[in-house]
Parts: sequence; C-alpha cells; structure tokens
Amino acid sequence: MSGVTRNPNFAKLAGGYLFPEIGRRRNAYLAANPDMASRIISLGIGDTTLPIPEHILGGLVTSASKLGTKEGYSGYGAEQGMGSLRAKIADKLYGGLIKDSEVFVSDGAKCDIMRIQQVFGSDVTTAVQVSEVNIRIKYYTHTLAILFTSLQLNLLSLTNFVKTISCQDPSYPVYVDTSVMMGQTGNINPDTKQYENIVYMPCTAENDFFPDIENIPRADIVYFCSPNNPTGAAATKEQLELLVKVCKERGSILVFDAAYAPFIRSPGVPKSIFEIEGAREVAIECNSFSKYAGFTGVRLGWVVVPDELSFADGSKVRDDFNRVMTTAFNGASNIVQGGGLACLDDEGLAEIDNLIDYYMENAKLLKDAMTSIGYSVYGGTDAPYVFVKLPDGKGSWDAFTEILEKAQVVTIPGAGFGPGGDGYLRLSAFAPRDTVIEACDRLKKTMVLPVAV
Ligand code: PL4
Repeated sequence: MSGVTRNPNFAKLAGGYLFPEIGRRRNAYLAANPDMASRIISLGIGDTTLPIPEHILGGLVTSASKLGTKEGYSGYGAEQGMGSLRAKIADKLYGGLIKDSEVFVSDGAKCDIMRIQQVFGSDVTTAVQVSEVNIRIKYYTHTLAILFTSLQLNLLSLTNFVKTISCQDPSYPVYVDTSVMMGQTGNINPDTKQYENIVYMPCTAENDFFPDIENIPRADIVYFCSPNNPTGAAATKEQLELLVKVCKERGSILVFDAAYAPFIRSPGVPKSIFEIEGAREVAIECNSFSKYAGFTGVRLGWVVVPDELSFADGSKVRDDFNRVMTTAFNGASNIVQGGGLACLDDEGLAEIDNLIDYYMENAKLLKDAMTSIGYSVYGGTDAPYVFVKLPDGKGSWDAFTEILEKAQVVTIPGAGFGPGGDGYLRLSAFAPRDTVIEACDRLKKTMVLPVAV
C-alpha cells in the first residue's frame, strides 16, 4: 500500500464506465451459456464495422510509406495538427465559417472532451471552518504553557463549487464522468441518480428530445450533442438558435459535440453549431473522423475554438486550449492525418457518403422492426442510433438482460446514459447488414408487445 491519498473524486463515480460494463455483462452471460457464443449479435457499442474504403485507405498507406523514405520522413509534428489538414477541415466541412487557426486536430473527440475539461479546471474552493477551539492557559513557575485541550474542526458544507455544468439527460456518459473526475461535482444522489452541481436537462419523448432550456437553471458550461447519442434526435436550426441565445444571455460556454453530424439527412438541420449566428462568441465544437470514415480504431478528431470565445477576464479560451494541447498532447499521428486529408478529397467524401448510407439503411431496418412489433421508436433518421421506448415500468437494464437472454442481441440500456434514459433502449446501426437483419428477426419473435407503447 502506498502512502498516497486517493483522488476523492474517483470515489464519487457511481460504478464503472458504461461501455466496459456492457462488455462485462455480455461476457458473464457467455461464461454461463458458452453454447450461445456464435449467436451473439451486437447492437451495443457504436463501433463502425465496414472496412475503410479505397481512396481513404490510400491516404493512410501513402503517408505510412512516406515514413520509409529520407525525403518523406517526418517526426514530431505541430501539436495543433498539420496546416494542410486544418485548412481542409475549415474549408470542406465548415465552408469558411471558421478559420484554419481555430481548428485543433486530435486523436479523437473522447480525449478532446477531457482536454476541454482541463481548460475549465475543477475550480472548487474548499474552506475549513474552525468551530471550536478550547485553550487553557497554565502558568508554571518559569513557563507559560498553552494547552489545546480540544480542537474541533467542522467540515460543514465546505465545498463551494464555483463552476456549474449542464448536460442533456440522457447523454454520452463522458461529459458527466469527466466532470466528476475533475472535481466539478458533488456526490451522486442515490434516489435521483444525479450528481450534485450538475444541471440535468431532460430530453425525452415528452419534450421531443429538446430541453426546456429557458426554464433550466444557468450553468457555466453546457454540453450539448446533436445529433444526439443516445436519443438520435438532431436539433433543428430554431432549437440551436435558442440554445445559443440562452447561452449568450447567461454568459455560458457551450461545448457542442457534433460527432454524428455526417448522418444528418433532413434538409435544413445544422451540421455545425457555427451555422448559428452568434455561436462564435459562445461555443466550442468537437468532432471526429471516427463515424465519418470508420476511424474508431485509427483515431482522428478535431476541436474548433473560435477566436471570439473568451473567459470573464477577457482572455481567449483558444489560448488556454492551445496551452493544454501543446503541453499535454503531441499531435495526431502523421500517418492518420494523411488519412484525414484523403477523407476530405472529393473521392473520400463520396466514400464517406456511401458508408453513411449503409448504416442509415441499417437504422431504418431496426426502426421498422421495432415499430412493427408495437414499440414507439425515435432517432434513426439523422443519427445511427435507434431509441426504443419500453413499456411503462420496464427498467432499461432489465430489458437489456431479457433481450440478451432471449435473443442473444446486445443493446445498450438508456439508463446507462443518465437517469433520463431509463425506460429506453439504444440500438446501434453500425453492425454488418446480415446481422442487423437477423437481429430484427429475433427481436420480432421475442420482444413482441401486446399493445403499442
Ligand atoms: C465506446 C457523442 C460510441 N469506447 O471516437 P471518438 O473519441 O472520436 O468519439 C467518441 C464519441 C464522442 N462523442 C460522442 C460519441 O457518441 C462518441 C462515441 N460513442 C457509443 O457507442 O456511444 C462509442 C463508445 C467508446 C467510447 O467510450 O467512446
């Protein structure tokens, strides 16, 4: 045992991270039912399954090959990413709405969320209140002795959170879990399953998956993901205009996760928060090639921090993010950035469209299957996730277990994304087509509802 005190924030975390927990339960089921191993179908973790298409793969291969030549070899690169890739992202994906210098290329959106957290810091002040000190003074012949007979320190409501954060409920668990690790929150309330000092913004079928933002308390940092994981809801232009307006009025910073932007097919739905007027003074956007191009294992993402975004003292958020990137990150792999450049060629963008068409056809099959057996189903039109409403009173972890046992299909319980997700199941459309068809068939046989929900 070391003499080092454990970071108390880790003790606040309620259980393990969601996705390994899904894997643990699946493995426990298989350990008890080894004959089912070949039947398992995963509609669980949102991980891409199609191979990387030819042109994009060519970009990866070419940049790897260059490293074997004297002329093509490169070592450490700029921590912010290759100038050519930053420029191409700004041009091809933002059509000039942002500048190259505002793009920070990275190893993925999940890691960026933690790095953004490091910019905000824990900002927790702790005070120790000395409530009672009893001092007795005794006088000896040659000595004045002061004896502390009792010293009582009271730690009463001593944690004063200077910053507050807010996020959609349900949402990708990384926003909440990293906030807890950073010390931005208090403990979890066992009844509500919500952490102290997080403003939860309910997003369910009842409010069409968009929070009543004007009537929700202010927070310093607002996390918002659209198209949303897990609900699959993509916020409209009007909704995002309201979100930006409210953040601006309240002096909040919006962290906008657009990792599923390429799945948006509905006309007029924004793919970036910077399509909204005023967002440059309010928002940071994180994004990723993971779901665009099947780079979940390759690892490439980016963050946009506009020049206009500043802290209360007038200092630029961009400068502090740059400080984190240069100090704690050594740049995305040069091989991978070559793949990113190929993604943004016309041929690469066409290949990305084909990948997304394939996954969206899967989403349609899943949606149709669940609707045909009586469920109310959301998402799946502008996002690769289908969000299924369970019958009233049915917990999402129970439904997860039942489907695993009856159909050998792995899903993700909505409760894993926050208390607002209980009563729903998330189905991922990233599985291979034949397994999606088979999963639909099994779900239709085993999950049929007597009445529609
Ligand atoms: C499992 C809203 C998936 N082990 O790949 P990245 O880091 O560029 O992007 C991760 C990411 C960022 N933002 C949102 C996401 O939904 C994701 C990926 N989420 C899912 O099934 O919900 C993969 C989860 C992976 C993880 O923990 O991220």
